[in-house]
Amino acid sequence: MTQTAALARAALEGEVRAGARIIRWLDDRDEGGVEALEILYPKTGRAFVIGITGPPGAGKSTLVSRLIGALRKRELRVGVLAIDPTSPFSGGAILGDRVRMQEHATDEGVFIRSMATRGQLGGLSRSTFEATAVLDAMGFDVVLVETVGVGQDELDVVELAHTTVVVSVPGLGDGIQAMKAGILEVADVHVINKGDLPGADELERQLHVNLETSERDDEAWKPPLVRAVAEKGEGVEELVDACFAHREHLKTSREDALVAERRAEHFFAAILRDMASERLLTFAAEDPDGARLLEEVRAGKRDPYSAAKVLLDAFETLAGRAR
Ligand SMILES: Nc1nc2c(ncn2[C@@H]2O[C@H](COP(=O)(O)OP(=O)(O)OP(=O)(O)O)[C@@H](O)[C@H]2O)c(=O)[nH]1
Ligand SMILES: [Mg+2]
Repeated sequence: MTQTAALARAALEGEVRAGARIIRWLDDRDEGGVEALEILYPKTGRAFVIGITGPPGAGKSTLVSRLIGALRKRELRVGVLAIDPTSPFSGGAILGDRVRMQEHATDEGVFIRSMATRGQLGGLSRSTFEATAVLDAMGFDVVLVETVGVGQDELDVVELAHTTVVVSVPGLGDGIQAMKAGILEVADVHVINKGDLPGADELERQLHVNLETSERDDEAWKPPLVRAVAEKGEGVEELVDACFAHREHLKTSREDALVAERRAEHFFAAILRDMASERLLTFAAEDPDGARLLEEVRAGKRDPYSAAKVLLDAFETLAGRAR
């Protein structure tokens, strides 16, 4: 057995250090990571992936830390992926998260990892899908993915999660008007956190109105609204119950098959995007015509659109000949 295969087997047995190593390799684009994931991937599909999103400072990490506690009490093993913000102003959040989640650091049934998004254009980073798959194969029952509520990621987490939790908070100005367009619609479960602050009642009222006026089929899932004070652990059990109720709904309505298809497709697209651009750039650098094109773009003598088209055509012709 190769070293990588041995590591993959250890991860399958739930060995946390082996899993951590594989995730690090994947993050570093080390070949071993892909090799290990090829072994692990067939064992995925059991974990319940919950995405948690909302505006910066809404209390997502505080909530996640409480969720870990509640899920552990139900004897479930919990993986947590906190997507690091790439924007510098929220850099402090990373340290904050670590401190906040420290209480679970010595628990073997908990795995916490920060992921870099690396400012990738469009789509959650491939690394996040990969890390989720590794945790899934390792036998973690629930994987919580916290995404910072800035940029595109907060909407993309929907593609990764079975259940998306959207956290709202009072005090952001004009109630739900202050929420980013589109974010309320992606919620399977709503949380109003900081229920202890003034404005929480008004926000709850507005959200209720919003939910009641949105059109849904009779059969469709109606996103429940949970009021929480994460700091005090209030509303956390209700939130866990709401997430599992949504999971149950997916099963009974047979939507779970569609969700599985959607997740697989997005994972595939993320990998393909990554591999294709890597290959194309290598091709461009090594091919004399490609190098000339690149030089022309650099010098401002050619527009990037026509250059990209020329390059893709050349690549296709070459690929056709190789077949
Ligand atoms: N009053 C009040 N404050 C809270 C509550 N929950 C969290 N906070 C505070 O809100 C601040 C932000 O909490 P975090 O858990 O870091 O929020 P976050 O959404 O993870 O923040 P980012 O990851 O930076 O977007 C902290 O100072 C928390 O102590 C709550 O229920 N009530
Ligand atoms: Mg956070």
